[in-house]
Amino acid sequence: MHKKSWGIIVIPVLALVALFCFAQIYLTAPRHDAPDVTRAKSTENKLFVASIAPEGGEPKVGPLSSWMLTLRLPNGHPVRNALISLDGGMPDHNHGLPTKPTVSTDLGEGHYRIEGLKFTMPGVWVLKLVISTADFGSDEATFNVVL
Ligand SMILES: [Cu+2]
Repeated sequence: MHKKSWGIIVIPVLALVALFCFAQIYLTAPRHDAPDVTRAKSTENKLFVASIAPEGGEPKVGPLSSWMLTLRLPNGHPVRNALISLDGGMPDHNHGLPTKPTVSTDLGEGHYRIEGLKFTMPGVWVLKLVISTADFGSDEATFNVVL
């Protein structure tokens, strides 16, 4: 009887200590939310829908890569004659892009080619597009590319 009542106290106390330890580990662990790696999204102000697709397979660390950018209005119509600039880098490493990629003029049907992108190391790369049009205004879109 005496032994049994001792266990009634010790077991919950041990359980609480264990819970506390797990909570400490969990709450103090550095948190990295997984980056959004979707390649088709509405631009910041919802003026356009932008999608990017690598040409010639998934990008690799090292070689130059080119991407096809497709711009549409929310109603699905292609965005013609947009002027697009691209900037980016690795926020986690505080550096920009190692090259100066170019974005072509309208290739038709809202397609634009991004050329000269180079990923020099594995990690999370951010690509920020600034899109300007005479007819529909300007907007921006940010993509994450993880290598
Ligand atoms: Cu880096």
